[in-house]
Amino acid sequence: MDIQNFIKPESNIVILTGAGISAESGIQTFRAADGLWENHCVEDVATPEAFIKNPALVQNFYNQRRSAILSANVKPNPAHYALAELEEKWGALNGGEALLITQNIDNLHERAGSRNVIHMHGELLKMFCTNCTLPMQNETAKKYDIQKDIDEHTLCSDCHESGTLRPDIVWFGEIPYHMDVCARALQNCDLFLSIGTSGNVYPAAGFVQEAMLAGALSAEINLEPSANASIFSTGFYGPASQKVPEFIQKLTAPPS
Ligand code: BV8
Repeated sequence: MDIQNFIKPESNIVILTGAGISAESGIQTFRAADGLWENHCVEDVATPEAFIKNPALVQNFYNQRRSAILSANVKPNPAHYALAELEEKWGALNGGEALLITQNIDNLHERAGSRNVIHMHGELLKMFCTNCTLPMQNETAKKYDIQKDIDEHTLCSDCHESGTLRPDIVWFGEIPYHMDVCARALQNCDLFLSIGTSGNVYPAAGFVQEAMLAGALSAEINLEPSANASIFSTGFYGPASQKVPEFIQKLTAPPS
């Protein structure tokens, strides 16, 4: 199916990205053979309970990932740039909107030029204070930029307590951010494009059904078929750095 042929004027596109789009930039994915979850148990490092039980272990897990994404050899790849170009051009080309939602906590979409990135699972380069924040109010907490390690000595600049700061990450069991924005976009989208995600984590993995129930066409671009590949209208398989620019080039080419 040449999905590009089904796109009419004023079509809204929702793009969901996962760890796979950053793999070729040198950032580990989660569920690959050498993935993050191979060396760590989710329950030990990516839940609020884990943070209460062993804050040093959790901080260390995120400190390592934060310094990894800040290292000189981690840069956006052609897939990130292609999505930034789509965001910039789609309105003038088609009259529709292109909204980027990411499960990723790195800043590669922004570094590639994307200006409106919905980080539904939070951002590794931000933190908030658990002493200043009401319980379960992570999304509305005051956020601070952070590029260095957080540990039990890191002081909150507001309450001046130490040991109360945590990475601004949505852990398992916590409510993803911007779910209202995501729901509205999925209700009004004509094309849902999923890139570099295994389709294992909800509610993100359910977005394709939400979009299709609202009448959208859908495509996944992934190294291999994801857990929910059979739901998509079509799929394009191979490295994102090749397949995403190819797809965006066809989508934005003048009608033949
Ligand atoms: C919640 C931050 C309640 C941490 C992450 C049904 C409905 C709702 C919830 C659930 C449900 N069933 C189960 C749940 C609970 C749970 C869940 O989904 N568990 C799973 C494991 C079964 N969900 C939650 O707890 C969520 N919260 O449900 O709250 C609620 C919900 C809605 C409304 C009200 C209340 C919170 C989930 C968020 C958890 N936090 N991240 C951190 O990063 O450390 S999730 C984590 O997984 C990352 O964010 C990651 O992005 C995400 C998904 O993983 P992927 O991105 O897909 O990465 P993965 O490695 O799996 O796959 C990479 C893919 O890329 C592969 O397919 C590979 O082939 C491909 N690839 C590799 N290289 C390339 C490539 N593709 C192209 N090119 C390449 N070069």
